[in-house]
Amino acid sequence: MNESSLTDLLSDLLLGAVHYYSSIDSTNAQALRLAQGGAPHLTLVVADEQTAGRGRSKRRWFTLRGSALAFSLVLRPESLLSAADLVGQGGGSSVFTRLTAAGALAVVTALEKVFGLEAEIKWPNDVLVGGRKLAGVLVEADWLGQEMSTAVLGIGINVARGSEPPAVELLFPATSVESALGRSVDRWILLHAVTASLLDWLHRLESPEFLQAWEARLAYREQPVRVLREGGAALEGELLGLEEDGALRLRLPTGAVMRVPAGDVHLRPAGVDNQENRE
Ligand code: BT5
Repeated sequence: MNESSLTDLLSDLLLGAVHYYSSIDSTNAQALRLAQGGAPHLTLVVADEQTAGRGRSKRRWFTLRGSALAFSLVLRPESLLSAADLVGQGGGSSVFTRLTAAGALAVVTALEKVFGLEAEIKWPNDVLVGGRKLAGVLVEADWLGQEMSTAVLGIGINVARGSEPPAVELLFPATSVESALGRSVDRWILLHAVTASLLDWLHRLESPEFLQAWEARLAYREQPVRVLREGGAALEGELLGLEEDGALRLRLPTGAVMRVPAGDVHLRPAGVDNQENRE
């Protein structure tokens, strides 16, 4: 792949610009740098390999050369959201949650459409197939004072068999599109489909059908889960669904219903994994 073939492949999508790197530290980092230099809304940054791919809270994301998809979209929030959503870290956090969900929904709907592969969203930012992590989403932003000037929506997808990192690097099991399908696939066709689907969901970020589609694909719905919050006690309860702002609705063993805002939160089926804090 090179930049001009990729630009051709994606030419039917209304993107701001397309940048391709055979190797880069992180597409999110590069997208933020390009945005600081004035890159327009919907600039897409794609890399074959990431040498310092990142997850939430400085965790690592592995993208092996020739086998996966790693890409980031530059978003100018004023082109996407109502003014009230742009101001202040409070409003910002629900914007982050929704953008993250848009990334996960884009992966899930593209996998369904292109390969008939059923995937689920492990709230807040993972895509699972058969209970294993196949993709992750990371949204980062630059702020001008209280106002979000740029958001960068990054998606990493394991495509080829063997693109999953070695198990010792992981506490949650991983998979890839090819392992799940049992056949080889063209990762660039998947990139096109996920990007098209992402653009579509971004247009409907504030619509009721966005929340419905997201909730319908939530993993562990109506099942017992553990929620681990950074610096907080673990919560156990039944996963009921989503609040309007994308927070998780959980029924505690006492019967009380609690909302859990997204953030650095880990979700697990209850009683499965006790070492989640390392992920
Ligand atoms: C995420 O964080 O899952 C967000 C991943 C976002 C990656 C994309 S790639 C394009 C863009 N550029 C970047 O630099 N990042 C974005 P989190 O929920 O914190 O999960 C991180 C954890 O996932 C790690 O600690 C590992 O345990 C696990 N992990 C790392 N690489 C993985 C992989 N390829 N497949 C499955 N799990 C992985």
